[in-house]
Amino acid sequence: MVCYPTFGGSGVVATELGKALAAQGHEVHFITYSTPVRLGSFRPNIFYHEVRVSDYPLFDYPPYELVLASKMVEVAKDNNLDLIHVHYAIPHASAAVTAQNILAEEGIKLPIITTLHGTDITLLGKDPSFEPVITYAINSSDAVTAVSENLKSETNKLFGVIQEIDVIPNFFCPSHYKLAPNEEFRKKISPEGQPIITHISNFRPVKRILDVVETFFLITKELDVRLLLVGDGPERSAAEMKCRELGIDDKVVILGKVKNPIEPLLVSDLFLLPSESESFGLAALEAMASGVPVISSNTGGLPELNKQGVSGFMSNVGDVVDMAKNAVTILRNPEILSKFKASSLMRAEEFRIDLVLPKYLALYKKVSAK
Ligand code: GMT
Repeated sequence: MVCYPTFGGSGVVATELGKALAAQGHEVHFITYSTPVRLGSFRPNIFYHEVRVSDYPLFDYPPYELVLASKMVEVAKDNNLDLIHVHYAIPHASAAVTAQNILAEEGIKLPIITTLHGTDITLLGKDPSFEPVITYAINSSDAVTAVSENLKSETNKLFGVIQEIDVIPNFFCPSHYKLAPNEEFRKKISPEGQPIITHISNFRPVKRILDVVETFFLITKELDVRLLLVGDGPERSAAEMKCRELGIDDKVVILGKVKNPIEPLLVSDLFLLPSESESFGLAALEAMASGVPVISSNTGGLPELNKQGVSGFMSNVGDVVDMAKNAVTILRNPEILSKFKASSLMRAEEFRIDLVLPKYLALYKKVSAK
């Protein structure tokens, strides 16, 4: 597994997939620049190989992709790898192609599976300076997956892809949710039992954090509610400033980055995800799996996850008035809220890991037999 080790969704999917494979007895080697955040403590069959970037003074831009490719070659040879699964096109897929070519020179076959996650296609892919490399890396992979039908069609639109792309959605691991909600934590955020509205992300512009704040502000005009913000990133300060400007900062708690987002989700009543673009929306799935309905935009792959009027509601990007109206519809009446909570859980069930893992295993078998 080659992935980003940070809090982003692609790293989470890669890590949970690797952990699930290892639990079935497969040997899984993670190759990345620091321990993946969701890896946890020691587990049998899991190994981690750190990619170290050279700090040679000549390098204004240390060549991560090259050391990554070299590390893939080393790990493949030392451990007799059957295949390499890279998550996020840049630079993982192109580095894997380099590693594959080097190994081929020595008569070693290393099939590559590339999983496209979203911003590698929808944001970076639109940058012409990356386009030829991404197209080449996708077409050179032995198999390519995308996390939604929408991402598959965006990829086909933006790149000269000759590969068939398999859609394998994000998933959740039910065992992670068998936690009792932390009542002390809930009380701290909502001392009088006010409904808790949560947003979790990396606070990048694509997440439209200010829409989260504005939607919440409109909801406060109708209901006594609290906002819980989890994560950190470039838009955090702007969000804090907006809360002060709107005079709602006493109703908002910002936790920053947390290792296990399930803990805050288990005390939440509603999840907000007003993203500009979202190839799947893993955070929304994790909310639903915690029994939390979702108010989201209707962009990208979100309509493939969030069922209108069932697991929550969707609105056009930027339509904070509609999002607030929908949130009030769900939160105003405890019976309606319970109904949405139950149907969010049921919708999430369709994305359980035991339903999704066989799809990856089938693909691994297919590329290994080629
Ligand atoms: O947007 C993020 O939170 C990070 C990003 C990533 O690649 O790490 O997430 C993308 O991949 C996730 C896992 O497949 C998807 O669930 C997210 O929708 C996708 N983010 C975007 O498309 C903006």
